[in-house]
Formats: sequence, structure tokens, C-alpha cells
Amino acid sequence: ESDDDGPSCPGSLIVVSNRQPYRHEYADDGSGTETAADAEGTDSGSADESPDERSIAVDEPAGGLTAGLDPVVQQANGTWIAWGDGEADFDVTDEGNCVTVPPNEDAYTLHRIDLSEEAVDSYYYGFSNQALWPLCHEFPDLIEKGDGDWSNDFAWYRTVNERFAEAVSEHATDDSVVWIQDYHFALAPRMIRQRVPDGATIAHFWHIPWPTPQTFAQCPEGEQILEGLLGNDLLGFHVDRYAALFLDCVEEFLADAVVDRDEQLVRYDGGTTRLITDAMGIDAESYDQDARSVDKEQATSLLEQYDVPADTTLALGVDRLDYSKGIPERLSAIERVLERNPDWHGEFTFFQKATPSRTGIPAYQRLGELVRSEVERINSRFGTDDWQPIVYTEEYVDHENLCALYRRAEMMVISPLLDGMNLVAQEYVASNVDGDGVLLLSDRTGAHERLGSATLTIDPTDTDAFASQLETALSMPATERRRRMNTLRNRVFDGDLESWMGSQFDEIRRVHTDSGPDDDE
Ligand code: GDG
Repeated sequence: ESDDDGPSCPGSLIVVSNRQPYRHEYADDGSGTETAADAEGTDSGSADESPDERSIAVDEPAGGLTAGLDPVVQQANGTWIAWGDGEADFDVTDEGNCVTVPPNEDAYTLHRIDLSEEAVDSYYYGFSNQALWPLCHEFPDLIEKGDGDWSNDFAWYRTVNERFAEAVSEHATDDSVVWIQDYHFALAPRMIRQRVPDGATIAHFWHIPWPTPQTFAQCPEGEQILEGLLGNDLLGFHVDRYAALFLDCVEEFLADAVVDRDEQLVRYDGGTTRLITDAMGIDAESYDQDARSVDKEQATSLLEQYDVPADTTLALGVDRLDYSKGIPERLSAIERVLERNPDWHGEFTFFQKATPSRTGIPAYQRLGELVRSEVERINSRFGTDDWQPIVYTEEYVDHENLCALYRRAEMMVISPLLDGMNLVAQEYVASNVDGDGVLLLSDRTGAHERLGSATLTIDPTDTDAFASQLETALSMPATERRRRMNTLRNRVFDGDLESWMGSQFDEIRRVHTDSGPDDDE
């Protein structure tokens, strides 16, 4: 139906993700702020839609994977299964909790899973984000459960995975391709395998890192997590390192699994799981266009709102407020630069946009307090009546303003302690249409594998070396900046979201045709 010939999936596509692509909400009840306050890898632009008689509006997918997948699922007339998190969401669905989207176009079925508060607390805030997330980011000390008893959270994680698997089975046929997103669904693949016809293909993309066996040993119910994931035909990671660590863990913790490193596959319990690695890209073209079309004055007036002088040299940070992103380490490096370079006082500003995330979790609250107090301390140490070295905001910045900031900033500072990929790095590059910005990037991000050689590489925990890289950026000649940015732009445009999806679907196609409907493995 669509005339755009972008990537298309073989078979009939069923996407499974925690976040839903469209969120219905009552236009005037003002309670719909939770999505923005707990932004999770997407920006949530609000678009109003022809309200029905109950005045329901729709939030459309506005960023990252969700926005990228939406046209593909539309074109495939597929199915998308996701957590429906609002009252209005279920007022528009039929008895099976399905609704067709986009509104007025009815291209595909959105099947919403209704989760109780207790389910969300235990499955999402509990096991997903206080066990798997810190574990995969190598923060075993933050695997938080005072009494160490994960059984209730894990039971909910299992139940929710089962409900998603159940929903998949309602839509699956012999020709289905089920594409699961992320760490919220480690158990689902095996459950789905048991419930769908043999011809169906199950693929999964794990968007975050995979930990070392030493760390994984601390995973509550680790063996079941691995068994669950080995229900997949295909398991994708951003970079080779994570796939290799996954194989290390399988070897160490699943006695009956056979690991074939040459073929990058695991045989277990009568099935074969093939690993693929491909770093996710962004819709580079649209960031480029959006950045070109913003009025140059827009960044200036945005900065004005925060009392930043128009002609300042601007360094930028944009992150979810998450302990994996290395924000305190970044602030220490900025402080070191200010200590060592009095001549930059008044001339240089670091602007940190932090998006509050998972705010109910203690580790996130502690991080927020630390970051805010560090900003205050550094500003009172170096700031003057008309200049604050650090501007810190947790306010939502809309897409247009974000592009304006990316375009305006002389340098982008990305310093995670560990990050599956990091899309912000690519967004900066694609938006840097004047071609002379400098990207400082931690080598602990997936993005560094592709972009590293043209960035200023950072070790986030080495404050002196980090500060030196900031100084290098501040004094880098324009020709050098342009040469590097040119390389970065080529890489970001070559490996964009469309090409990533295309190669995911190529891999899926190979497995799907191999194990066609008549093949009995
Ligand atoms: C996970 C993995 C992997 C943030 N604040 C605002 C805003 N954002 C947008 C950014 C970007 C997204 O949020 C963040 O994406 P990241 O990739 O940097 O990080 P995670 O959220 O941790 O995502 C990560 C990703 O999954 C995909 O696989 O890269 O490693 O951790 O798109 O632009 N957008 C707007 N205003 C904000 O204030 N408009």
C-alpha cells in the first residue's frame, strides 16, 4: 500500500515490545504526562487526532526504533503487541484488547496488554529494571532487593512474558515472523515457541549490553533467562563483544547447550539459535533535514531562556538520567577543565539535558540528587553574576529544539560507563549539518565501534584524560574538525535505521525460508 520501498519483512510480521507505538489518552484530563516523565529511548511528541465523542487524543511514535518500525509494520499490515499503559488505551480497544492504527488509516493491529500496578512494579520496575538492567550494565551492586528475594518479581516477569506469548499465539500462523524487542522479554521466546506453528520464525533484538559470566553469575534465575532466549531462531546484539559474552555465559551456565563459535550459534533442547550482530542506526536523513530547517535563531533563543550568552562555546550532553550514562564523571571532567583553564571562564558553557527516567527506583533518585548537587557545587565554585559554567535541565526538550541544540553545539560529550549502542551520538552527527562539530565518545558504547576512530575517545573514569580530550576539542583547528565530522557523517548515513532494518530482515528471511512451513526441523 505504501509506495515507499523501504525494508520489508518476510512472512507476516508480529512485533513485540514493552513500549507501544501509539498511546491513546483523554485530551483534557492532563494525566498523560507520565510517558514524557519516564521517557524510554523515545521522545514523545504529541499530535492531536480527530477526537471521537469522548475526546481521546493519540500520542504518535516520535523517535528511535518505534518510529522507524511503525511504517514497516504498516506496510506489512502486521501486528504489534505492547503494554497499554493508560485508561483511554483500553477504552478504544475491542474485547481482545486490539485496535487498528494509525488512527484513520487502519494499517495494522495494535494488541495491548493490560498490566496491573503490581505487575508493572514487579515485572518492569522490579525484575527488568532493578535486576536485568544493572546486571547487563555491569552494576551488580545496584541489583537492588533488600532481602535478596527475587522470587515475586521473577514470578511476575514470567507471568507478563507468558501473557505476551499468549497474545502472540492468538495472531501467529505458520508464516509468522515474531520480532521481539529487548530485555523485558527474555523468557518469552521459549514460551512463544511452544505456542506457535512450527513454520513461524522467532527473532529477538537485545538492545543493551550482555555482561561477563562473573557478573551474570549474580543474575537471579540466570539459567532460565538463557533458556528463554535460546527459544529464539535469531538473537541480535549491537556489537560482537556482547554476542561473544552471551556465548561465554551459555557455555558456563547451561551444561546441555552446544556452542559453535565459528557459526555463531547455539544448539539447545532440539533448537538452534543463531546470533547476529549489527549496530542500530537512526533516521539520519530526517535529523539532517530537521536540523537544516530550524531557524538559526532558535538555539539562541533557547539558550537565552537559560541565561546562556549567545556567543558561548557550547558543549552538550543529552541523556536519560541513568547511572549507566556517566553523567557525574562528565561533570568531574568539566570541573577539571575549568580548574585548568581560567581563560575559558565566561566563554565556555556545558549544557546538560537530562531526562528523568524510572524515577520510582532508589538508584535513580540517588543519581538525580548527586547530579543536581554536583552542578550546584561546580557552578558556585566557578560561576559569576553573568555566567554559569553548567546549565542543567530536566525539562523536556522537543524534537525541533533538540535538533537546534545539536546543530548549535561545538561539541557533544557522551561518556557512558556502558551503553548498548547510544543513539544520541548519531543524532548529533546527523544534525551537525554545518560539519564542524566535535564528538567526544566513550569507548564503552556500542556506537564507538563504528564511530570511534573519528571521535575524541573518552575513558569516562579517567578525569584527567577526559579533561584533556575536552581541551583538545576546544582547541581543534576547523580543518581537523571538518575532516572528522565528514567521516562521522558518512558512517552514520551509511548505517542508518533503514539499512539496519534491511539487514535484520535479510537475516530473518534466511532463517524463515530455511525453516519454511513444511520443514520439521
Ligand atoms: C537503549 C540503550 C541503545 C532523550 N532526552 C530527550 C530526548 N531523548 C532521546 C534521544 C534518543 C533517546 O532519547 C535515547 O536513546 P539512547 O540510545 O541514547 O539511550 P537509551 O534510552 O538508554 O536506549 C541504548 C538504544 O536502546 C537503542 O537500541 O542505543 O544503548 O540503552 O533518541 O534523542 N528526545 C527529545 N527530548 C529530550 O529531552 N526530543
